[in-house]
Amino acid sequence: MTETKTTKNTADLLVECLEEEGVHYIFGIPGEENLAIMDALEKSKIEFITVRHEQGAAFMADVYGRLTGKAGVCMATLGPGATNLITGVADADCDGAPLVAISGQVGTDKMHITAHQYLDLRAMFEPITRRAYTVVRPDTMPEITRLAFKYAEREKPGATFIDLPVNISKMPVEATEKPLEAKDILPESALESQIEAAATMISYAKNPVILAGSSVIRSHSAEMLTKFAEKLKLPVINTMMSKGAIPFDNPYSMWTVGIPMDDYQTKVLERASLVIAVGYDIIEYAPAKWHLGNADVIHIDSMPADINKNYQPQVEVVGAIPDSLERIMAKAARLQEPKFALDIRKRMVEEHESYANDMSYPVKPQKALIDCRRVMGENDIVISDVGANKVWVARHYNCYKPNTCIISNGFATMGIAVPGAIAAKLVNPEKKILAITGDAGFMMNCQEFETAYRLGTNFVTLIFDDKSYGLIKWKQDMQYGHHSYVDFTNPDFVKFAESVGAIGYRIEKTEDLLPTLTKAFKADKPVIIDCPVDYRENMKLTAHLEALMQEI
Ligand SMILES: Cc1ncc(C[n+]2csc(CCOP(=O)(O)OP(=O)(O)O)c2C)c(N)n1
Ligand SMILES: [Mg+2]
Repeated sequence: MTETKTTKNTADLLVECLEEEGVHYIFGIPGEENLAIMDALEKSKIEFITVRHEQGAAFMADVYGRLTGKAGVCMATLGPGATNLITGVADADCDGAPLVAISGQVGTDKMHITAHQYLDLRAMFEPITRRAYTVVRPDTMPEITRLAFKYAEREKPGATFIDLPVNISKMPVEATEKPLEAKDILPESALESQIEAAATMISYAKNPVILAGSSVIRSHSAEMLTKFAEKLKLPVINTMMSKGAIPFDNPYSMWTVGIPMDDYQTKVLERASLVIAVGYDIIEYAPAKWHLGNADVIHIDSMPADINKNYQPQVEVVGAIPDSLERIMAKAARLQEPKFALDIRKRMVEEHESYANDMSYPVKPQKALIDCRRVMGENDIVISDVGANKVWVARHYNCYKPNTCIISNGFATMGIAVPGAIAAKLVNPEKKILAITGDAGFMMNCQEFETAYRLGTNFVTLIFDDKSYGLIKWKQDMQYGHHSYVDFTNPDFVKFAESVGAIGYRIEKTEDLLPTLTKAFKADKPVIIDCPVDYRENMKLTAHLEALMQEI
C-alpha cells in the first residue's frame, strides 16, 4: 500500500539540515529503513550517488572531505549496510578527513527485543567517530545534524555518525522546526610568549629541520611554510599526508618521510638539534621512528600536541598555523645554509633521476612514477592505495601543490584509491585524476567501476601488478628471509575493464607506459592500465637503504 504524507517529517527536516550544511552529494545505498530519507532527497538539490558497496560510499565521502574541507556524507541502511561503512568511516576518523555517516535503524519500539537486522550501531560507531548519535525525538534533528557537522569539520577533523530509526524518520515535525545555522570556526592566534620562545629557539639552533604534517594541508599553510623555510633556510621534510606542503623542486624540500625503512630523511632528523613540527599529527609517523636523540621540539599547530614518550615538545605554538609562521618568521633570523641536508638532497635527486630512462621490464616502480609525474599537471590529483605501491608513491611521486597526492596513512586502508578517485573527479571534473593501486587493493573495491561508468567520472587507474600482497611479502622477506600465503592470480584486467564499460590496457613493454598514460587521459571513459611491476626492487631498496644508513 502506498504511504501518503501531508506534513513535513523528520527525514524532510534532516535533508533541510544537510542542505543548510552545504552538502552536494550523499554517497550510499538505500535500504528499507531509510525510505523516508530517499523520498525527502527526491525533492532536494542534493545528489544521491548510488554505489555498489557501502565501503565505497564511505571512501568517497572520506576523499571528498579531504579535498574540500567540508564533511563528505555517506549513507547506508541498518545492520549489514551500516557495518559495511565501518572501515571507510574509521579511515576518515584516523586520517583527519571530515565525514558524516548516516544510517537507518529499526524503530525505537523494537530496540529492546531481538529484532531482525538490529545492532546497537551507536555503540559500534562510537570508537571510530568523534560523536555518534541515535535520533530518538524528531525535534532534535537540527541540533544533532549541526553537532555532527561541527565535530566532523573542526580540528582535528574526523567522522561522526547519525542513526535514524525508521519510526522517527516518518514522524511529523512542526513546520517551524528549522536547521541550525552552519558556521565555520576559525582558530585563534597563538600567544605572543609562544611565538617569542619559538623564534629564539629557531634563531639559535645548530641544526634545525621542519617536519610538516597533514594539518599544513588542511589549514592552507603551504605557501606560508615555503616562505618560512626559504627565509630561515630550513630544510623541510613532509609526511605522506602532507605531500605538496612545499614544492618538491624547492631547494629546501627534503621530500617524504614515513616508509617502513630508514631513508635519507632519517639521517637529517637524526642529526637535528631542533625539530620544528608544523601541523604534525603523531598518527602519521610515529615519533619513536624519528625522535631518538636529544633534539628539542617545537610544535606549531592549531591543536595542542598529542603527547607520547618520544613527543614532548619544549614549546607549543597553538593557533592558526599561517599566522604563527608569519609572526615567528618576523622575529627569527638565520643566515647559515643547512649544508648537510642540501648535500643529502643532491643525492636523493640523483638517485630518483637515475630511473628516468630505465626501460627494463617489468616496469620498475620508480620509473612508473616518474612517467606518472610527466603526464600529470601540477594541480592534477593522484589517489594512492595502500601497499608496496604506496611506499613507492611516497618515495618517488613528488608534488608541487597541496592535496595533489592523497595517501591514507593514519588508518592506511587498502581499497581507497578507486572510490577515492570517483569522489576526486566529482569535485574536480577539470583535473586529471589518477588512482595508483596494488592488484589486491584494486580488487577490494573494483565494483565501483560500475559507479564510475554510470556517473561518467573518467579517471585513470594504474594497477601495480605483482600477483601478490606485495608489501606483506616484502616484510616477510625482510624479517624471515622467505614468504608465505601472499601470492594469488588476477582476473584479466583488460577484459574486466571492458565488462564495466571502461577501457583496459596492458603494458607489455616499459616504453609503452608514458604514451598509454597520455592516451588514457584523453579517453571519454574510465581507463584501467594493468602494469606489471618489478618488485625485486623492494628488497633491493631495503639493501640499498641499509648500506646508505651505514655510509652517511
Ligand atoms: C583493508 C586492509 N587489509 C589489509 C591490510 C594490510 N596490508 C597492507 S598492504 C597489504 C598488501 C597490499 O597488496 P596490493 O594491494 O597488491 O599492493 P602491493 O603491496 O602488492 O603493492 C596488506 C594485506 C590493510 N592495510 N588494509
Ligand atoms: Mg600486489
